[in-house]
Amino acid sequence: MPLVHLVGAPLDCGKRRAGCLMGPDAYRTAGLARVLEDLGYEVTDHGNLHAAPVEVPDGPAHLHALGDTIGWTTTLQKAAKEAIATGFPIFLGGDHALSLGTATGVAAHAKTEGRPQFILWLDAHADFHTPATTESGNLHGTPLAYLTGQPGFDGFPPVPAPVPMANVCLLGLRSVDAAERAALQQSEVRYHDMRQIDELGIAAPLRAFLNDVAAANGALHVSLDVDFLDPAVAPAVGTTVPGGATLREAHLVMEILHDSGLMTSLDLVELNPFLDERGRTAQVMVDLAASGLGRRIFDRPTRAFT
Ligand code: HAR
Ligand code: MN
Ligand code: MN
Ligand code: MN
Repeated sequence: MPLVHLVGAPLDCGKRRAGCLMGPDAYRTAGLARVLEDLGYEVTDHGNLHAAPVEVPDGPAHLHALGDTIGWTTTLQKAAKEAIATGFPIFLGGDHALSLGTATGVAAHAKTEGRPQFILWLDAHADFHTPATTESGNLHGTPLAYLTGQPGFDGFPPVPAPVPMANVCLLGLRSVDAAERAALQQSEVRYHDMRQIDELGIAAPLRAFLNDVAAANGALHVSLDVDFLDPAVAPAVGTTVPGGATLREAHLVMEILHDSGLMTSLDLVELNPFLDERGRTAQVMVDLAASGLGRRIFDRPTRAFT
């Protein structure tokens, strides 16, 4: 059993609505460490990180909290590189700007091992804007462009090991901006929107992606945005979009991920506890992490029946 590193990243700079800074402590309160220990893991909680101080660059005026976001990216890239060298890191967000640092940090580690990095992005949104294309200026909408090495991220740390577009898979899409849509359609990124999931089920596209990860002996970073889930099951997020994954679809994804043995790191992002109802979204996210790390209803299926 690998050592699990819990890394708290209370960053709230990726968008304007405040509250994600309370995310790491909500996961702790919902019992994340205990649940993983009950599964047999040794868990180390590294507490909460702080953004590295940076001189605020003169970025384009429409970008929100550019300096803070660059500071967090610097901090998290380093923390991710360190954590993944000795175990399985779970990064407790914080909003999705967190992945600017975590995904590029784990990819840097994979490169040192000579393994290709793969990324599974579970999200209603594509998060594929560059600073030049984002209309909102909210940098939580940009990590996939950064980690794949797209230009325009002036002032950010260089991406040590850009992830090839073909190694990225998005599941759960239902809110994609025009510029993202155009860029995705021209790219080799795999994207599965909710309509496709309705038709195919969620397991088929996931398994196809995992087959490729396995064939390449890849490392797999999974980034789970709360809004992947339908807001009826996960209301504690600033950017709710109806028509999301059901609770069982989300658990099935995490269960298949665990069975595959391929997942090497995990982000839990966009939880805004200020918007939660008696902690239920935090609990759902903890339960999903548990499924991803091996919690099962039964250890073996029932005997076959005819
Ligand atoms: N695409 C929109 C924007 O760039 C909304 C992005 C919202 N992103 C998240 N994370 N909530 O997925 O502003
Ligand atoms: Mn390693
Ligand atoms: Mn997101
Ligand atoms: Mn989202």
